[in-house]
Amino acid sequence: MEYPDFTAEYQSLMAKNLTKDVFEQLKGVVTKNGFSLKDAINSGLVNPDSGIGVYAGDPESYTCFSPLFDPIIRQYHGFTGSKLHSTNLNPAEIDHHNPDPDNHYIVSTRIRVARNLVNMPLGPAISIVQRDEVEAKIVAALTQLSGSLSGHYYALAGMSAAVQARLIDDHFLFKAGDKYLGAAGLNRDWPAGRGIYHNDEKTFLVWVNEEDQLRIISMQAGGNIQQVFLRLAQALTELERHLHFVFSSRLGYVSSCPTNLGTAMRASVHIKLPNLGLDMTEFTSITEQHHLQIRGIHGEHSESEGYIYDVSNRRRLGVTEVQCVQDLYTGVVALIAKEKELAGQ
Ligand code: ADP
Ligand code: CIR
Repeated sequence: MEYPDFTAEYQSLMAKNLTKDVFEQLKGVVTKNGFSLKDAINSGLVNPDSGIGVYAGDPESYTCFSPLFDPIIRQYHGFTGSKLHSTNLNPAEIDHHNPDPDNHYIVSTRIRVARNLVNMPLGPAISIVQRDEVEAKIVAALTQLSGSLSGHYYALAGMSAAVQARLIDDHFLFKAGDKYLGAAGLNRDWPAGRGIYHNDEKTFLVWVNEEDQLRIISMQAGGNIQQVFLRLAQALTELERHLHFVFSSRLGYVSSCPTNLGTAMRASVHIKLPNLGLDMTEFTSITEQHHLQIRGIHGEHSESEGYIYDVSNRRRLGVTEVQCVQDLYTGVVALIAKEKELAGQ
C-alpha cells in the first residue's frame, strides 16, 4: 500500500493524523484477527467527506494502531489521557429530571450505549460464524429480561421491507447501506446476524450487530431524561449478569468507531427550535459551549425537518455517563432559554 493522496477534500481526523511517518510505522502492522492499516482507514479513504475516517477491527487495533488512533481519540473527545476512564451509571446522581417540564420543545429523549463482547473481533473484522455466535449469545441474554424490559427479538432477515421501513421512519431501527459502515466492512453478509429486540412500548430496544454488537437503547416521548436513564441503567445491570462486555480503564467500553469509546453513550433529544434554527451560528455556539452535537431528524448525516433537531452529547470518553447526561441537560436548558428569548423579539 502506497501513502494515500490526501487531496483538499479529505478533512477527516484520519487524514489529518496519518502523516507519512505514522504511515511508515503502521503500514505493515496486522492485528491477530488479520486487521490491517488499510482496513482501519478504508472508510475514510473511500469517503473523503468522513469526519473521523477510521474504524477498529478488534480491541487490539487500539493498541496496534495507537500512533494513529490516540491523537484521533484525544482530538475528538478532548481527553488528554492523563486520567483513567471511569463509569457512573447511578440514576440517583441525575439531579435534574426534565429540561422542558411543560413539554413545549422536546419531542422525545433517547439514550443509547454501544457494547461489544469479550473474546470476539469487532464488527469490521468479525466472520459470519462469529457474528451468528454473537447474535445467539445476545438473544439468549435478552430472553432473560423481565417486567417492562421483556420483549421480542426480530431478526432482520425475517422482517418484511414494509415493517423495516416503518421502524426506521419511527426512529426505532438502524438504516441499511450506510456508506461509511460499508467501506469499514461492517455491512458484510447483510442482513445475516442482525436484528432488533424491543419491548411492546418500544421504550427499550437493542440493536444487534450493526456498527457495534449491541446498541442498547432507552427512549420515550417528552423530556424526562431521568426516567430514560433509569431504564437504561436497569437494563445494563440485568444484561451484565449474562454478557461480558469489553472494557478497558484507558478506553472505557470498546467500540468499533473511536467516537464511541468511553461511556459509549449518546444521550439525545429531538427538540423543536424554530427560531434558533434560523440562526445556526448562535445555535452551534451554544451547543459547542456545552459539548453537544447537532444531527438531523433521521440520525447521523441526515437533515432537520420542521426545525426539529437531534441534539446530543459529543464527548463520551473521560467523562462519566452521569456527566454526559448533565452536558445534555444544561445545554438543552440554555437552548430553550435562547429560543424563548428569540421568540419574544
Ligand atoms: P446512534 O444514536 O445509534 O449513534 P443515529 O444517529 O443513526 O445513531 O440515530 C439512530 C436513530 O435514532 C435515528 O432514527 C434517529 O432519528 C433516532 N433518534 C436519535 N435520537 C432520538 C431522539 N431523541 N428521539 C427519537 N429518536 C431519536
Ligand atoms: C465519519 O467518519 O464521518 C463516519 N465514519 C462517522 C463517524 C462517527 N460519528 C460521529 O462522529 N458522530
